Amino acid sequence: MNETLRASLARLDEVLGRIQLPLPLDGVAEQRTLVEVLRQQNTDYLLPRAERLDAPLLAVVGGSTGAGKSTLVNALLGAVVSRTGVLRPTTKTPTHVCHPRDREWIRTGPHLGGLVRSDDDIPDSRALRVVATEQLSAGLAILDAPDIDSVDDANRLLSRQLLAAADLWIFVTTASRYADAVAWELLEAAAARDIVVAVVLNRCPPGTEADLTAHLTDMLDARGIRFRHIFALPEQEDLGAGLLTAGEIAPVRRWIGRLAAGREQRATVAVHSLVGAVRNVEPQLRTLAAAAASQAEAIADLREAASKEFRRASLDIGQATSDGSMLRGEVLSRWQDLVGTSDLMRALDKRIAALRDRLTGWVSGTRKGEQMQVAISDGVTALVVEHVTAACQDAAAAWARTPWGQSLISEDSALARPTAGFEAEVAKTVRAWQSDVLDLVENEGKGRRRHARLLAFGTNAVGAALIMVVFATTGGLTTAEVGIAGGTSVIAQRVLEGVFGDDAVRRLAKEAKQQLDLRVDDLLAIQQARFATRLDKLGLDEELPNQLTKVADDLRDSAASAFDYLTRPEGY
Ligand SMILES: Nc1nc2c(ncn2[C@@H]2O[C@H](COP(=O)(O)OP(=O)(O)OP(=O)(O)O)[C@@H](O)[C@H]2O)c(=O)[nH]1
Ligand SMILES: [Mg+2]
Repeated sequence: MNETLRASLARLDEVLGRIQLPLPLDGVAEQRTLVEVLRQQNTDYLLPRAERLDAPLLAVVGGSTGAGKSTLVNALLGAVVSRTGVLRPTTKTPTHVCHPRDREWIRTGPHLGGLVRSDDDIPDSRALRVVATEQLSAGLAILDAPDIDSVDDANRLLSRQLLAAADLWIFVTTASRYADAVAWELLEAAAARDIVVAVVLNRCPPGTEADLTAHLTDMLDARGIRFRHIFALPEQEDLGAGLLTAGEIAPVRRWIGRLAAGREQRATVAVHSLVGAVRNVEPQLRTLAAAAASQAEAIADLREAASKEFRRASLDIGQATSDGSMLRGEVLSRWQDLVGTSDLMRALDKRIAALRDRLTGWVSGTRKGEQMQVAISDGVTALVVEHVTAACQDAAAAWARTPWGQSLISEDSALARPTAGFEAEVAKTVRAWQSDVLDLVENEGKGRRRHARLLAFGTNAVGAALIMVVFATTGGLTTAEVGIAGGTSVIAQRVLEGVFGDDAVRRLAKEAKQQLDLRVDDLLAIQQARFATRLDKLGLDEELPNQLTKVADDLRDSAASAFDYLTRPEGY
């Protein structure tokens, strides 16, 4: 058997095992079920069959409850091996009937590996009762499945699992039930797999067999179910020992006998069904690849929605700390305290040298400088906290606009506000920045003359002046239109010019502003990361859509190259 196909199926198992469809996007429930169903079919059937084409063929007898599945199996074997009954559903544990020579394989083989083999008829939907009988030819096993339309969930799922693992189907329905929707849902699945199907139309009122067969044929044709045989069995008034009359089921027996006759014939059926199943997996994988891509896209959208809010907060803080809007309230009045406004305003027009002399007199010691620094610290802290709080809220609100984002927010409502202790963290960061600014000022004031001037003003006051210039310096230019703030910043600028000379001011302001921006962005990044971490925790592998597509391509290619020569098994 083809190595490439086996490798692709192994890869399929691995990729299906890693699929994450964490967000409740439209259709996700069906997609998750599809993952399970495909994975199950791969371990139950595709991998074992690709490994051993000569393993016994598995014919699964499926259909609605009470259709007579168990009755048919008993009739084919000429002995009651599977319990039949009036209580619905009767068959709960599937019965796997085989020739004694195949018994060991059925008991220990890898197909349907999740079902525990048992010799007894125990009412357990995870068990597989194995019955060996000489009545069946070697090389063909029949499995009496539970009903497809069961009131019992476990029965229903198990019947589908078994049909998905079959090499051929014997689908039993009755004259009164063959048009039922559930039956057709499954027959369409059979058509999609292009599996060998026999439809047994049981309990036909005697004389109606031909008409019913014709009608059923039309229905099968309309659904593109090509690869099938129909056997209409008349209703028997009295089942005698519980067995259908041998004569009536002879055509079914012959059909099965032909399928099982000879190794080559069995292998042809097995290969045909395997190829059909593999081909059927391919489009389903493409559906899953698209689903995984939608998940990745939805996650990327959520990530972007959150980061947009934090980018905006960063810009807003950046602007508010440079467009003069900080120069009000406590910051402004402390500054005015520090420099003694009215005299200063008048002095502004005079020459810088004269101004410098006067300024030296204005600064009244370090206490006012310190108070000024406190006002700056409080002001910047409040500003950052306000914007980051809004960013958290807005990012959470943006997520809540989709049901899947909403589900993340409701699981993790703390995202909607900054972490506990954030304000203290901001205050600490702002103070650290202020001390950066003081370092900057001290560094700049290293020469003897400059140092003397710096001492005359006080480092805190000069640092505060630099911060005032930062607060009023948009894009490196002091804004003239900020009114009183403009006046304020001009004074501050003169102070700095007085201490450091004209050229240094712009450079120092730029550097101080950059340091503030960096520190603020670090704070923002920590808050934003919580949103990103929440998304990372979903565990979506971004490579998954590509990997699924690759496996789908590989399956298509290996099915095509390995089995191109295939035609239908003769006579079916
Ligand atoms: N009289 C009569 N009874 C039949 C015929 N075929 C099946 N039955 C009865 O119909 C009932 C249901 O048959 P089962 O073979 O148990 O049906 P099943 O499809 O295996 O049902 P579940 O195991 O529940 O899915 C039994 O009591 C059978 O004896 C028939 O041709 N004539
Ligand atoms: Mg039964």
